[in-house]
Amino acid sequence: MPAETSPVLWHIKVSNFNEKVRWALDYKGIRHIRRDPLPGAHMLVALVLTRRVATFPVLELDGRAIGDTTRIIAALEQRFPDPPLYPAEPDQRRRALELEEFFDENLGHDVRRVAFWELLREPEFVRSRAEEITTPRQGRFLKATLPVMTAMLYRRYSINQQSAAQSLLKVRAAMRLIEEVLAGGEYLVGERFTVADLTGAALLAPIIAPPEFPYGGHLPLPPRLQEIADELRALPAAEWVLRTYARHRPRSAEIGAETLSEASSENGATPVSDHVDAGRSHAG
Ligand SMILES: N[C@@H](CCC(=O)N[C@@H](CS)C(=O)NCC(=O)O)C(=O)O
Repeated sequence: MPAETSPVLWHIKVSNFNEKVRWALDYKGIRHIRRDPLPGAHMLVALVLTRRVATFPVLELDGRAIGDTTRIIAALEQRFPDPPLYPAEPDQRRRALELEEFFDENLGHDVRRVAFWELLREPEFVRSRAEEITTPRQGRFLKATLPVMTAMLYRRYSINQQSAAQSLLKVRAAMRLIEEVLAGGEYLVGERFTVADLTGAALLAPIIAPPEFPYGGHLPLPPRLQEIADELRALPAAEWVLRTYARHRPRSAEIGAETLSEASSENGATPVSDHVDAGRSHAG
């Protein structure tokens, strides 16, 4: 696929929902372009692109702009069926899609709410580490706008002490559910990696921090969030997240990522893992 017709992913680097779609693109080996506008401005960008969805990620694919991670993965599955993320067997497929929906609604938002609550109540910490938590460009912007951003995020995501406490209970419950559904096995549905595993692991990634999580494996955390992360990392489902990332999270299929990864290796950073089961590269 020539670069000018390559899919374009509009994303936020540290975000778990955005990681869900990056993983799907990388798993299928779909060469694509990534763009990460300033957080806050992204809602407007999403609306302009899709005319109906105000959230990131958005994927431009074959002249369409698609919002919402579930719809994006459905479109990828249709356009690039191999390797599949949906099970072929109808009953398994229904269960995988149900788990995807469950994690979207009962885990992803809650991981984000807990993380934002703990981070934003430590403005000095955020100011001193803003460039590491986001990116150098976004960090400068975040420092300059922190009080406004904090108020906006609290309102937009209904973040307060009580809702954050409820969300932490929901994250723990979702992790216990993962353990129960796995029942000692490796996969949530059937005998192979599916959209259910990808969604559960990606939405937990910012707090579990698997080394293959491309933009956030080494984020500094304020002490109380570190305590929460340590507690969650001790649960069996966290072990599963680490294993799932190690086995199934391929190296980035972003166009130009090879150069970026070489540059970061030279700077001492660890490039994304490439010892995985997926990884056919679709032209480009
Ligand atoms: N259900 C959506 C959730 C995506 C989402 O919440 N994205 C956040 C970034 S992590 C966002 O763009 N929020 C802006 C907003 O809520 O207006 C999906 O699966 O795509």
